[in-house]
Amino acid sequence: MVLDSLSDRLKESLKKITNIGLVDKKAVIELSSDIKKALIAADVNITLAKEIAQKIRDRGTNETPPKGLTTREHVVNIVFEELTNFLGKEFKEIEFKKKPTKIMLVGLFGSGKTTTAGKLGRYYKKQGKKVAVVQTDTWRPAAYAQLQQLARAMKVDFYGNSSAKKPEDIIKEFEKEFKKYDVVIIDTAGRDSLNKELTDEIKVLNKAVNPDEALLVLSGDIGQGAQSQAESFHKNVGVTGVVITKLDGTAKGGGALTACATTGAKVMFIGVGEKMDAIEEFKPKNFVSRILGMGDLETLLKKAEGAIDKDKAEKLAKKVTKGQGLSLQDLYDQMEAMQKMGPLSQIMGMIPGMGGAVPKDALKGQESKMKTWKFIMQSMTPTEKENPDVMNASRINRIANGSGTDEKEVRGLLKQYKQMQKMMKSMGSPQKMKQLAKMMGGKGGLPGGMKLPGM
Ligand SMILES: Nc1nc2c(ncn2[C@@H]2O[C@H](COP(=O)(O)OP(=O)(O)OP(=O)(O)O)[C@@H](O)[C@H]2O)c(=O)[nH]1
Ligand SMILES: [Mg+2]
Repeated sequence: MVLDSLSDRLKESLKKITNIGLVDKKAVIELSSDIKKALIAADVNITLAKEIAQKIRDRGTNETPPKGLTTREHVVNIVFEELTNFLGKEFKEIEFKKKPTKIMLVGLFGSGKTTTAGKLGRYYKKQGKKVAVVQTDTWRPAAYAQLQQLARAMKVDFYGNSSAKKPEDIIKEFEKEFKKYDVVIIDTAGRDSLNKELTDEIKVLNKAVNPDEALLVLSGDIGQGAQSQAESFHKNVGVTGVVITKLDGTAKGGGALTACATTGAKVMFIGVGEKMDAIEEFKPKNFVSRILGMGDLETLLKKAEGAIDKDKAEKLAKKVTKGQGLSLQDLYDQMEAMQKMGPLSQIMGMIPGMGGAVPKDALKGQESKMKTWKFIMQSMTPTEKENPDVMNASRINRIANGSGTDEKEVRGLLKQYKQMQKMMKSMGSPQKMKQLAKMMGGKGGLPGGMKLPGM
């Protein structure tokens, strides 16, 4: 998950407060000090970390909990609110008032502009928009092919001219075409630093493109350094928002995120991996709730939407509510959709109450099991998958051989499947559904029975 170590430390501090008998002044002071240390370790500026801790401490020791909230819940809410405040509080969404809405990506060398152009292309196409990406990087020879390939893979239109000398000429060449699109994403060249050359080039390009959004792409691994970059880009070229990339691979992400917030630049997206689906809208509330282990259902559902085939999902839902049970093919489709959503550990972190609930090793084991099951199911015939009752010893032997597994593993899968089948069937009755809901309400939910503000 993003900011794993910060998240672990924050969760650890919160756990202390949810486990002790009495949440008194001393406990709040200790909590605020823990949080300060965790933030500093994530490269948050020291003064800022102190300020956050101070607020938590003051509010936690002085405020009386509102009616209906225990002191414990109130303190947890304060932590949630104060961290959210420092990350920019509200989420700013790109508005699509104009056709085309032009999004230009700027930033230093290697910050992730081209990758982000591809990711955003995919992201908006998934929303049903007509998308084009444009390469204006005339500096790096490989830039043209890089974005062209990404566009091809994402099935979005690509514009560029590998022999053009000036970026603005490329814009002029294709300007007429842009009208066909809902969104045009413009990639630009990077440089080692924001020097006069780059500033001038961006200014000229800015004029030629007249973007609706100029997004500064920053690499999360620069940590606090994000502040001076955000400031100088803003002063010199004017940016409307920030994309922070590579948050998956750095412990300094906290620094980059909070630094941007202090400059007033809104973080709009975060990049969380090299793959094209590894981009998320940055919603401070959801983000904080996730790193605190409270889950982020909204982002999870969005991911699910992207990963799950709608028709299949509807069919599945019908089967479940009718108590029909699922075929092995359904199980296979489910697993495939889950894998598309990302590693299990990441998914678990988004489910309220599940963050940290299942040990990472167990998840890894489950993941490799799912892989084996996929191989096994790939070796089954359609009949076997739709109607596993036909399974017999010789079929099992054939499947084990075909999938490079052994009979025990095949039988294991069939057993699991039968158990699931039983559970699904029993869930079909309204009474059982109610029972299940009750069970989830009692045992599931947020850790320590916390409530989440605004959710
Ligand atoms: N892990 C990870 N890698 C990323 C992410 N975003 C980009 N990268 C990687 O960072 C490297 C640079 O990305 P590019 O998109 O080429 O960066 P750029 O800003 O276009 O670079 P220039 O055009 O040379 O200035 C590539 O290897 C990307 O795969 C991210 O969110 N996570
Ligand atoms: Mg590039």
